[in-house]
Amino acid sequence: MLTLIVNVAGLLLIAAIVWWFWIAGRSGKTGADRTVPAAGREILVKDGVYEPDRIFLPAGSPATLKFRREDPSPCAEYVLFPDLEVSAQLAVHEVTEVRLPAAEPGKYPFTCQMQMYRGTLEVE
Ligand SMILES: [Cu+2]
Repeated sequence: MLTLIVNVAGLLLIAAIVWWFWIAGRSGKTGADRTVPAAGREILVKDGVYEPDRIFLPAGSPATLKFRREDPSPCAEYVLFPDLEVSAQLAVHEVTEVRLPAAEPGKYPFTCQMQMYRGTLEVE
């Protein structure tokens, strides 16, 4: 009887893990909230991506973006907006505010210093 309970508990645990990594993980990366942030939302830097990786800002006024770096790898240390001549060093497990100047409408890519993390700022 005890063996049966242990086996059932093991199966439930496996099901929970599968659900967590597969279904929860996938829906988190494909939903609209990955591409369209609410104003003032933090941009998560983790596992090789910025999330969200498309940021929309109104044209003609300076803005501040908040990056939360949860990836300790050196790859994620800097975020660069080359077209805006902005770069910032991100501290691990902290939120770093990155100030952007007023910009013309257009698309401005942002990346880590090795261009492995990629995102797009859309000014409209
Ligand atoms: Cu990198």
